[in-house]
Amino acid sequence: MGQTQAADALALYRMMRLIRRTEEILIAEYHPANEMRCPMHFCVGQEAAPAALSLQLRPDDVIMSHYRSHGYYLAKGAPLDAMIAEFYGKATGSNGGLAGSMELAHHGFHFYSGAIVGGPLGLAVGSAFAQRYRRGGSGISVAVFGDGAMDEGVSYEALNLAALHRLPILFLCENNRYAAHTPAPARAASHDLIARAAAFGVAVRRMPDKNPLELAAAMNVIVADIREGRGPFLLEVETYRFCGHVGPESDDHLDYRPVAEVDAAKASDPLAAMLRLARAAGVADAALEEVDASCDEQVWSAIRAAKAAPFPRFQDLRGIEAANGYAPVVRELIDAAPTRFLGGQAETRLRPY
Ligand SMILES: Cc1ncc(C[n+]2csc(CCOP(=O)(O)OP(=O)(O)O)c2C)c(N)n1
Ligand SMILES: [Mg+2]
Repeated sequence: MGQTQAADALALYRMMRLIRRTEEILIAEYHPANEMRCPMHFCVGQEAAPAALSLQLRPDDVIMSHYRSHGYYLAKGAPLDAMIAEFYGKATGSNGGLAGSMELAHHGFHFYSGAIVGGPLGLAVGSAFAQRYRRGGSGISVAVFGDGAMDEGVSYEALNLAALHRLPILFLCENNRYAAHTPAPARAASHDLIARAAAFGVAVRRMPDKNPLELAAAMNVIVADIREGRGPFLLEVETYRFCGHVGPESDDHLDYRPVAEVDAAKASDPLAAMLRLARAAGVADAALEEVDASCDEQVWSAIRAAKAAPFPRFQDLRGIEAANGYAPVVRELIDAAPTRFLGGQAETRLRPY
């Protein structure tokens, strides 16, 4: 196999491993110290799609992500330190400590996420319109969402408008077979998600995440087509969440998915597959071991820095807003905040959950 294959394999392994270890270490750290002050949706098991995407993106591309977003933040090249500081609610976080995991964003890296299921599709339509009509260039928008977003009406409006205007959007659907704890058969009679998008005139493909190299190669062609103006594309990636839906605990005791199904998914772990592929592509064991050590060190160093960083100061909060276009009523509330909401009140004091 060629050098490019080995370089891609190493880059994919590095990104998947960084995402996996970030999540595993944060899960282990969440409860004992109780210092992360936000609900979190971890993505253990779902690392292949963000890693494959990371090889395709340029700085001026935009990601609008669902709430299971940590892998996509890292895939966009945004700094790990600022993400972890954000989870600890610190001023050095990518959102000054105010957003936490649920609304994680990094404005400088054009990465945004949010709790509204289906939101990323609508937002990507707006962002892609702006890329085409205002900025020019070949930037694309990526909407990342779960299979649950295909239950929301906004998704179909977004697919229709994207196809009609041939917008430069990659719709990346992570199908992990559950919307939170609700399995697909309990939500719809028809499960062919890509057929729904194709009905609007969007180009489509469905792929498993078991071979990240093949996934990245497919995305490479898809993204090049989108950049060249061939219109939007919906890629459905079949994946599986190893961890609980929300929070650090496993939620398998809720009996919403068979234990055998979880075990089978873990037995065909895409990260383990990526390790085998990297070796087969000629990546040296020493290089892979260096990646393992460096990922852990990066995460621990980010945690240490986050713990040492200050909380945001109440009087500084008005300076960090990204948008200047607030409605008058919002402006009024913000301006009144320092006098109406007193940081010293018992109700406003930070406490563990
Ligand atoms: C507009 C909207 N409706 C409903 C919800 C409630 N809700 C929270 S999680 C969830 C399921 C999302 O499933 P999916 O998109 O597949 O993401 P996954 O958790 O599987 O990664 C829903 C419906 C919401 N957050 N937003
Ligand atoms: Mg899902």
